[in-house]
Amino acid sequence: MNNKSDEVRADFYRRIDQHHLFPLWEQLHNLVPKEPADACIGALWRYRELRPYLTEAGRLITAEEAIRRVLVLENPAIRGAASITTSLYAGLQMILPGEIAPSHRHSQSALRFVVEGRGAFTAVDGERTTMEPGDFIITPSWTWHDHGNPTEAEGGEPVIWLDGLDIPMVRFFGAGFAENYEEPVQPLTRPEGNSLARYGMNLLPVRHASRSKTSPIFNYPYSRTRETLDTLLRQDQVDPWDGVKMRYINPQTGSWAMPTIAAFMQILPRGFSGQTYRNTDATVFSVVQGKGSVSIAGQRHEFEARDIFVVPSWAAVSFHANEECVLFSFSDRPVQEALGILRESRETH
Ligand code: 1HN
Repeated sequence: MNNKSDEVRADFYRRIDQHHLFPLWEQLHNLVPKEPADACIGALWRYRELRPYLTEAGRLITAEEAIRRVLVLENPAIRGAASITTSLYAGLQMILPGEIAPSHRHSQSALRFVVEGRGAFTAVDGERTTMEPGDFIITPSWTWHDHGNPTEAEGGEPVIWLDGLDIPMVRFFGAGFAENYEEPVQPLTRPEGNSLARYGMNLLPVRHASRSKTSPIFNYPYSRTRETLDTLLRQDQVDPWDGVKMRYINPQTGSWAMPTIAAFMQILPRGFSGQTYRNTDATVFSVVQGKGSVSIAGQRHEFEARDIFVVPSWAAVSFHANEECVLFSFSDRPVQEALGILRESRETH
């Protein structure tokens, strides 16, 4: 059957290589693996270890000079790509009292999850919102946004949040644009709380007809998210894989808050020992509260409040909660769903 010698084939490969060609039959199994072979690995960042570097960055550069003072969390298996998963970016951003991060906009969608400190604000499309720990804040694609923090005299304190952006995804599609606003701070056109009153109370203005891809709510306050989780933890059955897990939605459509990034919040009761699952959407977690551990592809990582960890695509994952734990997470699930390629598997034993 095999009547061509290895040397004859090797010579053929060398000759076609000069024309930027290669034989599919040597690579087919890698290009279309039997199951996902994510380039990313599971990893955990201890906030206790990172926090001093943020303080140091605060002495090194101002928010205004940096534009955004961020330490980027890179997946250890794909260093240099500014990616925590193959499709998503994550970073820890700090803004000190009296600082501003100047206004700009870009095609990339962003989420902020407030990790430490309160009272800083972010402005999106003419409205400000004040940041509290645990708040989930979104910056839709191509909306002007800037951040600021009251001075120390006004009661300002360092505020740190986790940024999640679809940078690798937009780069993949070659669809990224960006521009700076002509002033450092954009003008405000609506009072604080306006979007939440209009769209965040299970009501919509009577003639509201828009079904935009991004939620018109841009701050989902932690106080309300937490109250929901606490109520459901008391009243509902706890899911053996997820505990009580909710997703953030766009109230106009019932779909995800953003078209490219899904976000979730879950609570695990004290002593919870979860079953194992796998999802094709690699997921970034931020620990809001509690001590516990996560097993990712057979490796156990202990976590505590403010730690960040990443679960690669199709890695077996399960949680254990030593104390009541609250976990925020985000992934590229909306895109995988839209493309019809999302897969989930829940193991039972
Ligand atoms: C950005 O605009 C922010 O607005 C944070 O806070 C991180 C990373 C890359 C590109 C733009 C922000 C970013 C970013």
